[in-house]
Amino acid sequence: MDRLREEAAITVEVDGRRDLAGLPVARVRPTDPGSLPRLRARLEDAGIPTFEADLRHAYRFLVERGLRAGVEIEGRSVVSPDDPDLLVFRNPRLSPADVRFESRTLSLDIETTPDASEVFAISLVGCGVEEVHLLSPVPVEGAVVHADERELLRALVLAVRRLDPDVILGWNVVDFDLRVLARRAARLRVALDLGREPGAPRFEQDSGYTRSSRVEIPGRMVLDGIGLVRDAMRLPDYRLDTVARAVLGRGKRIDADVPDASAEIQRLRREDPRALVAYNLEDARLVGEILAAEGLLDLAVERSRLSGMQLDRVGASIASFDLLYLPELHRRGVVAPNVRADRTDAVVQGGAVLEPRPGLFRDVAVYDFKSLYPSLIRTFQLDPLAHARAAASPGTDAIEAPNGARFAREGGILPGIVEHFLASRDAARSRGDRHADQAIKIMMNAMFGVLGAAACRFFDPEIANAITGFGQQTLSWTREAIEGCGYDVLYGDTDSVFVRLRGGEPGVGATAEAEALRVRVEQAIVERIRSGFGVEPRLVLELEHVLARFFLPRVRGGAGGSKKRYAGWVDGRLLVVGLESVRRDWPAVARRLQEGMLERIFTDRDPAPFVGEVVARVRAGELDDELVYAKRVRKGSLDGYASAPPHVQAARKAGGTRGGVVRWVVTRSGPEPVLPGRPLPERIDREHYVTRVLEPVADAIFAESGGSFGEAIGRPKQLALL
Ligand code: DGT
Ligand code: MG
Ligand code: MG
Repeated sequence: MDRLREEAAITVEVDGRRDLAGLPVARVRPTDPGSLPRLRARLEDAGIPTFEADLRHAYRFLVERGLRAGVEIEGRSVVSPDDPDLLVFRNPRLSPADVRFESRTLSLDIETTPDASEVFAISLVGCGVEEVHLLSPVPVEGAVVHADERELLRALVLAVRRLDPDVILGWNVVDFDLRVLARRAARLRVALDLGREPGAPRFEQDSGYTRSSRVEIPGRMVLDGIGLVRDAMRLPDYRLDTVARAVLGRGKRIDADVPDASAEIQRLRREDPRALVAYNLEDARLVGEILAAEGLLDLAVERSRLSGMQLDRVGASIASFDLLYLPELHRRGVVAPNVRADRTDAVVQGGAVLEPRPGLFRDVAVYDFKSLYPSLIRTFQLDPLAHARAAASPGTDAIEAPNGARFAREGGILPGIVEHFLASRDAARSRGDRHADQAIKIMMNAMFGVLGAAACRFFDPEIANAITGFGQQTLSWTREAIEGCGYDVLYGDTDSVFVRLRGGEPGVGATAEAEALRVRVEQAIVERIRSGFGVEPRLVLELEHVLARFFLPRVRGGAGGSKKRYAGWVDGRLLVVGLESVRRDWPAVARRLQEGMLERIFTDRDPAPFVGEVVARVRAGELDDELVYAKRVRKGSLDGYASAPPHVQAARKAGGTRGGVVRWVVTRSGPEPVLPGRPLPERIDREHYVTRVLEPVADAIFAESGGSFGEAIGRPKQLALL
């Protein structure tokens, strides 16, 4: 230390800060931030451990001032020489502020030659305009035409600066549109100054495991619609056409899955430029409308407000954790370790699964703990600092987790952070915002997840396993409490249980009975935690459904039930979880059969005639459209070995896939690809569907309801010996 003090370019302060273990640390700061990595290496070579030496400067700045998404700026300003609408502050004081704003958004889409070597159309939708800029020697109705590509790019720059959006949107806009624009602009020597001050877009690949790309344009945010939708909704794929159909009920004008979509666009360019203009405009329009319809931009803003991350990085959980946690840690005079390169992700125990009891049941209550892991974090102070404090004073009274990890009773940080999130989630729920509800849930659970991720500086499998250990304990205590009340548990997974109600008490409906049981079980757990751990429990058990009917299938070929797969009848509608009908790669006819059968059984009708009817219709070729399989083809699998699975065979026959998904039917000469806009392949092997798809789906249900597929379709009981 003293040797460092003598160096002119370095300041050393000892101000009472400590590391997590409670040992004092000194703050060593080079005047030139660029020399920090070298300084760190010198110290480590000398055997001196460093802390937070890997925190990026921008984040350190935010952390030290406790800044989040909104800031208050205090200081003298001058009007920018580049733009009279901009104020320039030099070294102002920044402090955190709660800001809500309406963002100006502009959605952008380009059309290019097939190899993206030339941009010939750019559409802009938002900020009150819908405009298309087109490369064309002659005027085209509905477009602003430009004589060469350089002019086109310049027009884009001018338009963006005139419209002045806060947020630029698009579909794959970073990796396609903006990268192509940047490449063409560089080649044609056009300054692609799309920002509020000069500077070309700067592309970055996140180093985290998301590997998502982002781009910096000064003064604006660029958000990719794909990423926003992917985080919020489960869809078979995330092509603009698929998402637009799912959300808006209308697709693109030319689906990119058409094998020759690109050729079609080139043809329009030559033969029907007005149609090209309409097509290009529609793409930009769809993106804006999808995000607006689902409130996904508002959601990103909400997530940014909660985590403090910038809008285009709200999904980066490890960085979010730092941004939330470090300011609180510093407030307590404690510094965090560096991320260590010598570790790999931990194997964290999962939730418990209770052995299922397959069958068909009446009146089943489904309970699930509200925000289980976050609630456990709050209840038991499951937190890196609390963990370190307990380790530093072994003799003191601490909370001991099922895996033996110990936590100080007070001073934890995560419980407070989680509390804030929980309140936000409650608010989202009560205003009926299901995306925000889901997003906040995911953000909270990610805070647990990163504790098992090696790239997190707070990586600590002991804490992660303490959380899941308490989770398992909670599930088993829940079962004991339910059984203690004289009820049967049919199945349970992580934090949910399925309970057979008894009924029989006159005048008490199933829901009232389920609610009464809920109260008793929750109370029993609360008391058990209180007396066992001396803490105030924060667990809430929710009654999720009362199922009039419940079906839990058997594992194929086994005696026990199958996990995370069940169906129920609730409020006159079918609820299906994890059964074939919601598996993506099964043909739609599986779903038709399964749902139809369950619906009949749940409403006390015989499913057999229905099964016979579906089989007859399949054989008659009436349901061919529902025989299509769809599956994602993994990159690289197309050039693998010869005996490939059916989806790979189909993709090979199709000459590849667009968007990574292949659709096919089984014909008498094997799998054949189904191409959009073309008729289905000939000679579909309908018997394949009867015996390989319909029969197993039906028999899984008949096994519990009685009957069999063979009987239902009038197959002779004894097959004649051939
Ligand atoms: P809820 O039931 O909607 O109020 O919220 P949770 O948090 O109880 O979620 P639930 O019941 O789906 O799952 C129970 C626990 O399982 C949850 O607290 C944490 C863990 N878990 C569930 N999904 C995820 C996930 O996507 N990532 C991680 N890291 N943990 C998860
Ligand atoms: Mg839950
Ligand atoms: Mg659950």
